[in-house]
Amino acid sequence: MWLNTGTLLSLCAISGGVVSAYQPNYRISPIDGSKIALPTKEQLQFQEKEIGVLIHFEIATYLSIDGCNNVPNLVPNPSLFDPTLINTDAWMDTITALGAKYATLVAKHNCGFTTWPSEVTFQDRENQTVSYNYTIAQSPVRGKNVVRSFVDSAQKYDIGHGFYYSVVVNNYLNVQNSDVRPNSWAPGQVNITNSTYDQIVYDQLSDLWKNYGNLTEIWFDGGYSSSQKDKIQALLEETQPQAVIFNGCDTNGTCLSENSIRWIGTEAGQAPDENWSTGVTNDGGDSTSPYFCPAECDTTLQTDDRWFFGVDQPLRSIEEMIDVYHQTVGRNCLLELDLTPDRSGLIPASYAARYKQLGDFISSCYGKPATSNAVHSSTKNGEYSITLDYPTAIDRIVLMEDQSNGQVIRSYEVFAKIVDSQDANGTLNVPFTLISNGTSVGHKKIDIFDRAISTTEIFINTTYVDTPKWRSVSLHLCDQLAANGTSTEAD
Ligand SMILES: *[C@@H]1O[C@H](CO)[C@@H](O)[C@H](O)[C@H]1NC(C)=O
Ligand SMILES: *[C@@H]1O[C@H](CO)[C@@H](O)[C@H](O)[C@H]1NC(C)=O
Ligand SMILES: *[C@@H]1O[C@H](CO)[C@@H](O)[C@H](O)[C@H]1NC(C)=O
Ligand SMILES: *[C@@H]1O[C@H](CO)[C@@H](O)[C@H](O)[C@H]1NC(C)=O
Ligand SMILES: *[C@@H]1O[C@H](CO)[C@@H](O)[C@H](O)[C@H]1NC(C)=O
Ligand SMILES: *[C@@H]1O[C@H](CO)[C@@H](O)[C@H](O)[C@H]1NC(C)=O
Ligand SMILES: *[C@@H]1O[C@H](CO)[C@@H](O)[C@H](O)[C@H]1NC(C)=O
Ligand SMILES: *[C@@H]1O[C@H](CO)[C@@H](O)[C@H](O)[C@H]1NC(C)=O
Ligand SMILES: *[C@@H]1O[C@H](CO)[C@@H](O)[C@H](O)[C@H]1NC(C)=O
Ligand SMILES: *[C@@H]1O[C@H](CO)[C@@H](O)[C@H](O)[C@H]1NC(C)=O
Ligand SMILES: CC(=O)N[C@H]1CO[C@H](CO)[C@@H](O)[C@@H]1O
Repeated sequence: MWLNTGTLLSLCAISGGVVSAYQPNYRISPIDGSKIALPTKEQLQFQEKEIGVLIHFEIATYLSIDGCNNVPNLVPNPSLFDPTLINTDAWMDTITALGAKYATLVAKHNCGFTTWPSEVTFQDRENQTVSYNYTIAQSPVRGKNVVRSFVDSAQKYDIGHGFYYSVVVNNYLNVQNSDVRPNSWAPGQVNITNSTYDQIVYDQLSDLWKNYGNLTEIWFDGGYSSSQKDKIQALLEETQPQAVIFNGCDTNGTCLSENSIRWIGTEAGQAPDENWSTGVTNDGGDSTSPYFCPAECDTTLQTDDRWFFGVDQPLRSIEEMIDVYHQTVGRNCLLELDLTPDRSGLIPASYAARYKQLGDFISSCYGKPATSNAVHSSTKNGEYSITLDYPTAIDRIVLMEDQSNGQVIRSYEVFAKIVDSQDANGTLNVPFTLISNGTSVGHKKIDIFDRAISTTEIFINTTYVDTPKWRSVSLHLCDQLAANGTSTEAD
């Protein structure tokens, strides 16, 4: 993670030649004639995963600063990269304990170092053929391939795998903003032309995309340049058409793939309360957009927006991480949490414990509903009701919309018959009280009430652009669990 948004670059491709622009796929509302963006099956499968990790581990792990970002002459010596204990299965144990379903590995960040032994060769400005010799093969752990072992471990643990490869910065090649800087070479940098740079990017992406299986997610941090776009899009169509592409659309709706997802616009781990599965801008999206393009909320476990392992960097508290979960997954945003192996190549024990604490909270709170005694019925016109045969305490509701024919709910209100649990009078004549409301539901919306209530009946109504299909509605009681989880260390 470094510079998420593609909007800073001139991304727009006047589409010339080999690839064609993706047109948005939508249907027309039978109710008000508005556009209802339609998802691909890959986008829906991806939203289903809810939580993933973004693994920051390469030569910058050995720096005091958080990567080579904005230090264009810095080319850390490859002898620094020495993860003597690296164990990618252990990474997967942590990913599994968190409950994450996909993992995207930084295969190359802005220093230019590759954690696989890239064998790309190219011509320098003197027309000498040289090797891309800034890789794990030039480090003390030569012979290893972090990308390969990561992929093998992910497959073994049934975690979807993907790659981050920054195409716009490469200090080793003296590239910033996709351009080879014409002057000021530093020791360790090689001297190439702009077109050679685009070819190296293409060759390295080809290597990553052709030799490591089907990717779940591909990350373009900072987007891609207009001179790279068409070749990258063609390669994507040829090798990884099923992958979901982060930053896949520019804000004007020029998309690399129909399986695009967008950035939520912050690295804080917080989506706007109103967050649609549709739209191409880096924010809460737009219910009227013809583009289905769900948002991803990437954030760190370490404080201060620190993505690479920081010696003595504090971690965010479990309370804060639970809030992050509710403000991302609970607001229809994919949560992609940074995972930072340390300099030995392992996840530090305190980090692993915090990920597990969060995973344990999520499964204990949301793993099963508070109501085993419920009769659910969805009636016509997007209404939904839950009847309980005795008063039951709840403090939150989880709403899920079936988006296979588009996201159609535009607003909802949740009402409850609130009763005193000791009240023998039962449910007679108890009025419905509004307990929560909102706009976007999408894949998932979690509403937490101000206080726990005891209820015998829940009723939901909606406004919509086509009759909604509820995927599920469930009631939970978690306050006690949350409080207990915060006071003890995970074991
Ligand atoms: C996007 O569209 C706006 C106006 O519609 C235009 O000014 C801008 O240059 C476009 N951006 C790109 C990257 O093409
Ligand atoms: C390198 O090759 C190109 C194309 O063949 C040529 O234009 C250029 O002059 C050569 N550069 C040097 C330094 O020989
Ligand atoms: C990489 O190759 C260049 C020339 O091709 C050479 O100057 C440099 O020393 C090499 N670096 C390493 C780490 O092997
Ligand atoms: C690469 O392209 C940029 C933008 O056109 C230009 O400013 C830069 O000088 C070029 N770099 C080289 C090494 O030619
Ligand atoms: C890089 O190549 C250009 C063009 O051949 C040359 O002018 C420049 O001096 C070279 N820089 C270095 C550091 O080799
Ligand atoms: C990989 O994805 C392609 C579509 O891009 C699909 O045809 C193929 O079955 C997938 N392979 C595996 C092993 O999932
Ligand atoms: C039960 O209902 C009666 C009649 O409506 C009411 O007077 C009484 O206060 C209720 N009891 C409780 C505990 O709410
Ligand atoms: C929820 O209800 C409150 C109180 O009636 C209202 O002010 C607010 O606008 C509603 N919010 C949504 C998203 O409908
Ligand atoms: C839900 O029903 C109430 C009562 O009929 C009505 O006031 C409200 O506008 C409805 N809300 C929605 C979102 O349909
Ligand atoms: C939470 O802790 C309180 C006080 O120690 C205890 O009474 C309660 O049963 C605990 N709840 C759960 C769900 O473990
Ligand atoms: C409630 C909220 O934050 N809504 C935001 C949703 O995203 C749009 C941008 O598309 C913002 O304008 C809203 O403020």
